[in-house]
Amino acid sequence: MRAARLRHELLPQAGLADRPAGWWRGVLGVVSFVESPTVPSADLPTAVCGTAPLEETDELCEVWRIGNGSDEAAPLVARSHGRLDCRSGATLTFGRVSIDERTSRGPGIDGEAAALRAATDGAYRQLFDALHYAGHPHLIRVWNYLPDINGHADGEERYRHFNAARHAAFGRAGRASTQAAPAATAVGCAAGSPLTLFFLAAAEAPLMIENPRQISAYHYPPQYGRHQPLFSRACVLRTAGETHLFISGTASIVGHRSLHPGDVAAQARESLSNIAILVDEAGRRARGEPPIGALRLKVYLRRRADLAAARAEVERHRSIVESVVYLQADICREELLVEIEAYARADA
Ligand code: 3EB
Repeated sequence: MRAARLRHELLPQAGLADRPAGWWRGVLGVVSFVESPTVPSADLPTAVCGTAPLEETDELCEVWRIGNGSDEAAPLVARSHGRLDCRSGATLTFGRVSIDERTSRGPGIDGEAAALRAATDGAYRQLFDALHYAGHPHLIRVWNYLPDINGHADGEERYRHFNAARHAAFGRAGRASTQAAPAATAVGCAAGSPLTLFFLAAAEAPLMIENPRQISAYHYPPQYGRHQPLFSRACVLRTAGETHLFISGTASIVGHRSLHPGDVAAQARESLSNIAILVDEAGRRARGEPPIGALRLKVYLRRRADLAAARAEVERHRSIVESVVYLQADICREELLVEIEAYARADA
């Protein structure tokens, strides 16, 4: 089976449902920020992040799809595992799982912290099952949307409970190796909404990238929680002769410390410096590959009022930026006001 090309499109939600069947044939999944997208088939994975767009643009969505080449005509395979829906092409899988913590309570799972851990555990268990059945064992990129991320349960921040459960789930799946930790985002969504995550997985292993200026998240000292966040700073996926760069949610962290508390402009600048370093690292590690193209950014802001200041910083980098979406989301450390993720494809 030939590897399929991966495509990312940022589109207005309006009119999506009117696209021809031929266009939909290659779609792996659709991500929207607030409104559920209307899609023509019930088994197509759709994810709602619960992060409100901060600009007055059309309601947008992201589409992950397989390229339209003649060798990519094989129909995609849809599967469901519990609360998870996924779709696979020959070499790539996109999936989404969404779990309401309230439904995770049960015998022995009593209280908010246990329910949150059980929901996280269930989500990752279903994710690893999906990878197994799809035959695409390599987790490339995960986006995690955690309700009330900075809230506390049983005396500990909910993000830390999430980290503990994620750590355990990876371990149980035989995936404790930090060398294979996926690129990730973990940001907040509204309290009471479901825990939602979506992901890309592949038949081939990606090249994991760390930031020499930051301690790897999986080596953070215990002051950020007893169980470290299990993600890589970035990864490069080479498939179908093309190169894709996935940069994790990136914040104003140097070493392991948050810098510039209270100053969103300085935090945005620091985050963008970290992203520039990751782009350089990826170029260095994937030498001989075509150069990485322009970045598609998602900028998560804790406070709506910070939009203008953050935008001014991002604008300074516009020569290397193709698109930006600004979204409201709480960030996983109280003092962080902004987190920026990026995706880019190398132009052959
Ligand atoms: C950081 O660098 C900021 O827990 O999966 C960024 C990306 C962050 C992913 C995760 C957390 C995660 O620590 C927070």
